[in-house]
Amino acid sequence: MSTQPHHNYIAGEWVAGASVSRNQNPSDLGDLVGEYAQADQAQADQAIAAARAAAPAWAGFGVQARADLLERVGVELLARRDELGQLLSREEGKTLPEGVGEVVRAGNIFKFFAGEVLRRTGDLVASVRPGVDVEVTREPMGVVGIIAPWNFPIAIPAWKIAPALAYGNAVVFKPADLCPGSSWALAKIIADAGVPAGAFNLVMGRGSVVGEALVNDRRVDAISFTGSVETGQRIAAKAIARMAKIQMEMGGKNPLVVLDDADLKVAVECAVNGAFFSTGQRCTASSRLIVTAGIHDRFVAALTERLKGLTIDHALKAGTHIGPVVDQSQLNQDLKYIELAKSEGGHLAYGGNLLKRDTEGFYLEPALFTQTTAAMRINQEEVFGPVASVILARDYDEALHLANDTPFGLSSGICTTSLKFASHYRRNAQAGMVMVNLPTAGVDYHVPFGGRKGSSYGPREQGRYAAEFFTTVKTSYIGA
Ligand code: UN1
Repeated sequence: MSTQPHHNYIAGEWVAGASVSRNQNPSDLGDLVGEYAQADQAQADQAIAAARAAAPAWAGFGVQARADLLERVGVELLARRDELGQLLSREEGKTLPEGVGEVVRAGNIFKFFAGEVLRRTGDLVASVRPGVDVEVTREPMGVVGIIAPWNFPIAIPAWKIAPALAYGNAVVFKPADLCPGSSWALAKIIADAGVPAGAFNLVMGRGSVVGEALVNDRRVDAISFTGSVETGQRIAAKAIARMAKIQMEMGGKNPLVVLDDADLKVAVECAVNGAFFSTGQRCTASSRLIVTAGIHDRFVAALTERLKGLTIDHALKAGTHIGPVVDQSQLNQDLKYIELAKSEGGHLAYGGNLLKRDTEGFYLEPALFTQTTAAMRINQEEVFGPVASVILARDYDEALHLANDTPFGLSSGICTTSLKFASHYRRNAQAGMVMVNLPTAGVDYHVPFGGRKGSSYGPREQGRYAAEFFTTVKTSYIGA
């Protein structure tokens, strides 16, 4: 893999970038995953021009051929799940089962949207004027710029690219700088599946170059972004200034409420999975564990015990539960928040130490804080690492209040055996997704994904709701 040049894909051609970036394995810093092209502004410009030129023909491409193409991509991803899962885990650091699972998710997403191609419908409405028909249809947006993060380097690109292509848009795709390998492999599969030249373009490179070009260029009709709050806000402001359509998925500070009547085992599994699996590097991670007084001590003891049993090691090693942090700068951020939580008065109940393993990597023990309060920065800001804090709540009402006391609103969980509390929570959690007796992270691929408040902006991703973003509505009036 490392000897093969990984070029950009523009107007149906694989082209070298202006420079290359080195993709490093966070489990083993001596392992170079590969070298990947880095576009300059001129190359980003060529990709946008190619997409613009290809957009009309792609919008008119036959639905059967379009569905078949997406189906081929899905089938290929599923057939190569092990190889691609390995590549993903090698470059990102999530465990191999997590990596393979993500590839399977990407494959299923393409298959889902292959079906959606054939399910495009509209409305025929009676006009208030006699002799007039009104028809409401959906048309492609045109050219869509896709900016994806490193933490799901194949599934998030899939859930943006598949609907973009399914609904007839030409795509310029900028993967994450940090983990371009899985995204490159996805682009190769899409190219080999026979997408027409220019309808799909891959432009790897820096956010400040390629991302900026997409955001500022009037030929890009819509921008779908997943990443940090800071970058998202910057992109949104620029894109709105030129009236581009935007879909932004940003951070989370997701609560998991644990009530006195919860099944302790279920609650501990939800917390471990939601807070620490995938090294806590999910915008859906449960970073605030809000626990009522009657179960607090038992929950903390059981969770700590469970954490002691986890293996933190090389992502590709059998038996690893938690892989490394993705890179040095994310590790610095995690360590900074661990120190901050201590200085704010949080009690480090478990972990938080750097770990040495056979290979040099960014290994960090999961960190659990107790005795924290809602106002602390550790409970207001997204860490994006294996760090979670427990907040003690008097009762359900206070737990619900604390759960909602955040600038974010992506996923919100509760562990309880009470139908009354579960139902009330489902109705009153200020979040785009609610999980009852399930981890806040780990979502299905065929239903809407997204949040409220500072977490998300614009229409939902995934499932049939994806049409809201990737199409624009036309109302036609037809007289006699
Ligand atoms: C999941 O929890 O299954 O960036 C997906 C993220 C989210 C995806 C989470 N957009 O972490």
